[in-house]
Amino acid sequence: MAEADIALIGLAVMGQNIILNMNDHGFVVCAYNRTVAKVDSFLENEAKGTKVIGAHSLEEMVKKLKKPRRIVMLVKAGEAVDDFIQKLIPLLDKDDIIIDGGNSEYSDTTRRCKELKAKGLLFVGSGVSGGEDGARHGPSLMPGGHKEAWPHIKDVFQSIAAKVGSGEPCCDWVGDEGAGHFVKMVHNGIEYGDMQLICEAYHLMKDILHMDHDKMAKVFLEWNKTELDSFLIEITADILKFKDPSGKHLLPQIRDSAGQKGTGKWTAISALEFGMPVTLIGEAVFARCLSSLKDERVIASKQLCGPKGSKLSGSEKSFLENIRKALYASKIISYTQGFMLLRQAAKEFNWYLNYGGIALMWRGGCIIRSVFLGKIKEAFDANPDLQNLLLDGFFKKAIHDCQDSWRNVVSTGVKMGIPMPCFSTALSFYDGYRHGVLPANLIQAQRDYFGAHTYEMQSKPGTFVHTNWTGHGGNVASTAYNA
Ligand code: 2AM
Repeated sequence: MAEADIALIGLAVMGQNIILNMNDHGFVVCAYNRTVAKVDSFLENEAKGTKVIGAHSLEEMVKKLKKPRRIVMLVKAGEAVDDFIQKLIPLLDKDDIIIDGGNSEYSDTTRRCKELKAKGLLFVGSGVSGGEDGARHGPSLMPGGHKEAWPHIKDVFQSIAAKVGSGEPCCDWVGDEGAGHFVKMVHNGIEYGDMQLICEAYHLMKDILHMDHDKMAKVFLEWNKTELDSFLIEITADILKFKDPSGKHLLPQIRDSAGQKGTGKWTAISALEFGMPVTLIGEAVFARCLSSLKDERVIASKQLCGPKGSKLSGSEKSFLENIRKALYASKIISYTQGFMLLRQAAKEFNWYLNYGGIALMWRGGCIIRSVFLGKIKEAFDANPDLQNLLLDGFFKKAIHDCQDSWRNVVSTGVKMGIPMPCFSTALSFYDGYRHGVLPANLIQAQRDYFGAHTYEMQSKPGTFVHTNWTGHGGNVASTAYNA
């Protein structure tokens, strides 16, 4: 009998928690897993006493679903997704909906959209963020793909998503093809950036101000009452004050070698592919790479010296406020760059992206959730065609208010030998973006000098000319191209 509203394949923790979340909101969910024993174990344990039902085969699962059938997959990204899709195709009818909520690459989602369209099925690739806890109590959901599916899944998706403000769900339709997974990827990249920025603030407090961990925890707690109010700042305060069973702070005992699973790297690769200067996320990825060279760094630390005798001028209190403002300004740059990448992807792929909606999806439920994202939403709501976040009145003023502090922190850190890849790349980006004239005229001249690559005159953009710089290079230009 068709009794289930929706099915979910993949009973790892995320899948189980999404099922329980759906059940809480009144949906009857049919659970399935490749290792079928997990279905019974789930029904007898975590799902005991709920309305969740199980299936021991895909055929049984499909029979139990109301039409149009809605099937969510939360399985390992890659082959597992394609395998299940191939197995489901012969079992489904026209307009049934397959939803991939895993961590798929957006290009795979775009490919699957095309393949399933040809079979008359609807496909949705949804970013899901918020970890296990988010999945259970309200994740951020970023669905994209075949828009015809949206009216059939909107209710379930928006019911289980995190809520902010007066109950607005952190879930809306993102766009066509792999747009949902693309937005999730950029979310993860921004998460890398936010984390590295916090690490740089911690480094400055620890090695310039020589603060102890409890004191730093208090500062982060205070910062959490300002524009920086966010999940990551909040947990940083908790982490800083956390003590092991012997009463010692745990954080300084943790090996300073960062891991990564790749989504930050994918964002940086996309940025390079699309030619967008998403420098902060790139630096955040490289900072993790550098940290992981721990053994080499330990050897180098005994041989390479830093600056001598530099001292902080000014009070601890004012430097702390400078760090806070440097962090805030850098964060504005990071989100600006992230939205520049989204805009470029939308252009490349012909997606219509709702930027305010994206900010709202990230506003709650996920790791980068923050009050700040509410301001980004306001900026895009006020002007959906906003070319660049920095040109919005609120953010322009915020950057202007922070810039003296930001410059002070970057220059002090440089003088005192503290690495701040993200603080400093953010400032360089800001200074680059606000310059009407950059020295790239010289690059053009050099390219033309050694390779006859041609250049445009300021007075005649669009017309490419070549100069015989040496008098013996010839007058023939190489074909104009752009890599
Ligand atoms: P399993 O319990 O049978 O291993 C997270 O790993 C989820 O993805 C689990 O539900 C797991 O199923 C599923 N999964 C991983 N690799 C898979 C594959 N190649 N085919 C089908 N499901 C897979």
